Amino acid sequence: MDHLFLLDATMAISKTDYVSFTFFVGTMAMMAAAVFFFLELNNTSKEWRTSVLVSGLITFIAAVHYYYMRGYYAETHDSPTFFRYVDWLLTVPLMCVEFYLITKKAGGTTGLLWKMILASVVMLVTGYWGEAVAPAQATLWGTISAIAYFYIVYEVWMGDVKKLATGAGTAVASANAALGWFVLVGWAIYPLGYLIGTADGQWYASFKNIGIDMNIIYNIGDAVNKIGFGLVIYSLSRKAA
Ligand SMILES: *C/C=C(C)/C=C/C=C(C)/C=C/C1=C(C)CCCC1(C)C
Repeated sequence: MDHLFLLDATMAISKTDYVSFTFFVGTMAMMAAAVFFFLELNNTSKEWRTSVLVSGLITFIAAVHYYYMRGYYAETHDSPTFFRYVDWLLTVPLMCVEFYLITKKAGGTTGLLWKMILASVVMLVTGYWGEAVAPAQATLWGTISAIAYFYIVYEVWMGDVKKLATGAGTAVASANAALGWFVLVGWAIYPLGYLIGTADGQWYASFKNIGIDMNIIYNIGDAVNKIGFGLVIYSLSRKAA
């Protein structure tokens, strides 16, 4: 198994292996998005360059993790839980940085940024714990994770992020509203995957009957959220000079 983490490009994906398929497409989509954001940097005004750069970093980091996750899954048909959470632990705080960057002009502070990052780390570490370390207590850890998640939703929809974005002009306010929908609806895809993936022996055991693999749900969530988030930032960079 010494080649476990190397991509074997010739490995075939069976026609009904939808998990492998979404890992493969996810890798390509993240790569394409990263190349797009990086190449567009040249045509981006100075003011928005860092924001678009961060969009590129988010999708680039995801592309590298998807490359590994695809290979890991192809070889083991196990969930690449560790790579998954390392990816999220790097990319979700960067999404918090995006909120900071777009509200900075209106007074966004690093104090607020750190609160958001702390909440995202709590959300992800407790989620990892419930999925990989103590799945018998998945309900407890998932609940703590969800509280941290709702704190982020609160900040973006009603808290300081929302107030600052409103004060930063209509373009930023509407970008913040669009990102808010990603956080509220797009990010809610993940707890669904968690409920399916940790259902064994829990009160929500029937979630297993949904019959969609947790990885498919996470992969769809990542494509929607990482690329979608990046495109909202990109379009803001074109609207607000
Ligand atoms: C690019 C990756 C993103 C945007 C990942 C977001 C992940 C979440 C919002 C995960 C949330 C979870 C809960 C709210 C409860 C159950 C455990 C998690 C970690 C799946």
